Amino acid sequence: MPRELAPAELAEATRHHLVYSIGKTPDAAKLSDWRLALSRAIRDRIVDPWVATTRHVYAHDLKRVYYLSMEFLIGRLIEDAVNNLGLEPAAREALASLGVDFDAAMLDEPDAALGNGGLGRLAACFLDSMSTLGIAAHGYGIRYDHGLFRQSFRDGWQIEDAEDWLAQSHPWEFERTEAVWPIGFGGEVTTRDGRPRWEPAETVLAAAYDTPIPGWQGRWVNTLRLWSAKPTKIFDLEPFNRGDYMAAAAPAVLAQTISRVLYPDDTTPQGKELRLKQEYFFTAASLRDLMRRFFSDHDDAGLLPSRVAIQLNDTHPAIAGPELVRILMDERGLGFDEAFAIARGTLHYTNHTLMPEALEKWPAELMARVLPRHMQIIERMDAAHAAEMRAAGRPRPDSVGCIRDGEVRMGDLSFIAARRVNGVSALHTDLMRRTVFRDLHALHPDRIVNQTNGVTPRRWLRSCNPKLSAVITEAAGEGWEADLDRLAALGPLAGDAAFRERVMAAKQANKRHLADWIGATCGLTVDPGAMFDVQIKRIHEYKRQLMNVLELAALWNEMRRDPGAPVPPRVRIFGGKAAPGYAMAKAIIKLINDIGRTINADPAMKGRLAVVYPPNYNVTMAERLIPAADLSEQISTAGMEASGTGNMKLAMNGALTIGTMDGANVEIHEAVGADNIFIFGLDAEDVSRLRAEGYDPGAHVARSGRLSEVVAQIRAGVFSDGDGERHRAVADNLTGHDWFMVAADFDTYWDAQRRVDAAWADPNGWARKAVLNIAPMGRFSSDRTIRGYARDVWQVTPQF
Ligand code: F58
Repeated sequence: MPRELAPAELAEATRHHLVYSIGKTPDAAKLSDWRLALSRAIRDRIVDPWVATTRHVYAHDLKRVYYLSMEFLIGRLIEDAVNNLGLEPAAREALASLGVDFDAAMLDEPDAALGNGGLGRLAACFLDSMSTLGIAAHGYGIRYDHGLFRQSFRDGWQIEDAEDWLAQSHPWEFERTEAVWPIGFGGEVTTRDGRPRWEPAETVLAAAYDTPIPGWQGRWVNTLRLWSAKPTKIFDLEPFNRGDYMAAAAPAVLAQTISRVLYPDDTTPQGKELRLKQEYFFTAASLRDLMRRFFSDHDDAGLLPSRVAIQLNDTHPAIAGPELVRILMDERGLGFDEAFAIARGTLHYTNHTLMPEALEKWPAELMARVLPRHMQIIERMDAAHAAEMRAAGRPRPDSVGCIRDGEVRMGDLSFIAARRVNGVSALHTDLMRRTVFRDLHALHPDRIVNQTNGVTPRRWLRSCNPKLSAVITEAAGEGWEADLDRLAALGPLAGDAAFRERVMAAKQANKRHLADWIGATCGLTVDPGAMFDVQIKRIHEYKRQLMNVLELAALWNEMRRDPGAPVPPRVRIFGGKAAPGYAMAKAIIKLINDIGRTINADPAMKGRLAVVYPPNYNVTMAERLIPAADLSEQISTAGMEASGTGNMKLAMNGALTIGTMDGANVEIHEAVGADNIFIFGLDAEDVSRLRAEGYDPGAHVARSGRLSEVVAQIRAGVFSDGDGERHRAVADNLTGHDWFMVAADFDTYWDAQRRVDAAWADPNGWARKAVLNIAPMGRFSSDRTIRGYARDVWQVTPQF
């Protein structure tokens, strides 16, 4: 733990940085100047433990973990730093003495939105946990100039604008001008001295930017190294001198395109080549970097598996397999068999989806053109795997293979190149074994392991919910932030009225705070006494925001029909972005906004039912919404949500879940007990059975009076100013196709919502359930997850 810092000392350091790092005087400084100065002052506190961690790792030759991820959805770093170093009281007082509002300064930092959703946020939680547990780890990713797009609504339609988190200087990073790697693309493979030699046609530079990641109490500081693409040549002087400035700048522009923007979209074929280049760019730079570190104090490549564990976050860095084999063969002179064996002892792969369309595939032609040497190696790895299986008397079925139907299949490639393959919840791992990876699992029955996801309690409880945290500290004592199983102490207190009251008072205060923010940003007045019912996540058909909004419309119908019905007041809150190319998801957003507008405009709904959809959901907004939520909507089609992590964050903050038996909901149900969660709908087996039998959504719609009524209203333009065409695609899809079985689950979802209403009517019972949701959440700390990876996957021993 770094030395205690007195507020006066921090104020002085902040003032110093304001003048000497930012170049402003206190009288001229804006909020962002103060925030940057404070960040610098805090960063200074992280550097010594960072250096100490690095020395310790070298001195003890600790096995290193490298987490390769296209996405790190880290949000505001000032928050992690202040929180993990325990600096909040000092920073608050220091800024107050300088006449600056601490809370405003904390919110001034733009979110680093270098990720789309759960996968990217998981990587960020893992960084926090790896530092907290003292694991020698690096995160490796891309320093996108522009993170996930900024969302706004125009007439209820999603509009996307480029995000610009680097517009102000980013105070946490260190540019490493010495760590620059040339990364090649295209060209051809020749042979020299009997060895294959790849001669790329095009080269860009990968330049490293390091961000220190302090763990809880700053005991250990790891590094997040992000790569930015730079041209090998700043510009061409010859065209410049001719006055052709565009041509002079072209090489730089092309090179920089590689790290320009985070891909928000997995649905369009455009940009496929650029995405493949992004993947190779950061994977190759990371491997070269870590191999340099490895060879700086080992000379036997055979030691790699015992000194290094590489985790591939989804298939995005799957080219690591062939790249590692290429380095060992072409640059280090090893034979293929040895190189492949080393790769297979070092690499590990996490799968995050069972949806076949989301498993990456590249046209073989594209792969061969952009990465010709890798294509050769992929063919060789695949052939070697097939031969190995034949020799073992277990020949591969035709369904297995890295290259099939003219495509390179990154799921199969990752599987055959990895020592361990893991799913992210018990159900998901089970389904991996039985569905997408069935044949590979039969060939390698020990390779697939489960590591149920988790979330960092430092950000998702301690920092975002100080009020509840104080109540927890009273009950569980200090230190639960790094030992979340201690929440179990709350269980017996569920029966204690005074304790329940304290928990609910914290919730109420958070709700008032959120209600004020909703008033200020959305112009809506909501009653903090109403149930806050939230669904916050990417907009996707399988997540079924559509089912939510259809139930909302049905509820509105019911409330209008029977104005005296004892329906508890609710505020239904949505948050989330749709991929720009995902037309159906964008149509659903528009429908939510249309139905919301209609309900909010109905005077009879005042104080009874309100719909809120603040634009541009991000990590910071999640930190506002989650502590104030009463009900957590986790209503995906069973078998489709690999895990979910928002479900864990919400339960940890005392929200009750309404959900299907999908992803980690299954384990949340097991942890909190059937009485404290609202489970409904088809399970994964029902879904596949129904699909096999031939699912008829029209029949389900017809059978449900409530759903039929809403569909008829949508078709009649009740929510769209009489325009019956506007939502036609959504309605037609629901009645004619409905792959995600909204119609089949609608009535049981409705019933579950009425069970929610009944439970809400008993405030004591609800509070008891809320406490019984928080108490068993130790299991969903990412510390537990990372200990699992350390033990079962990486074979490293945490220092703490
Ligand atoms: C998510 N995947 C899963 N993918 O959907 C979620 O169930 C799970 O909890 C989480 O991973 C962590 O394991 C996810 O977020 C993406 O964002 C894709 C990244 C590549 C582009 C398309 C979206």
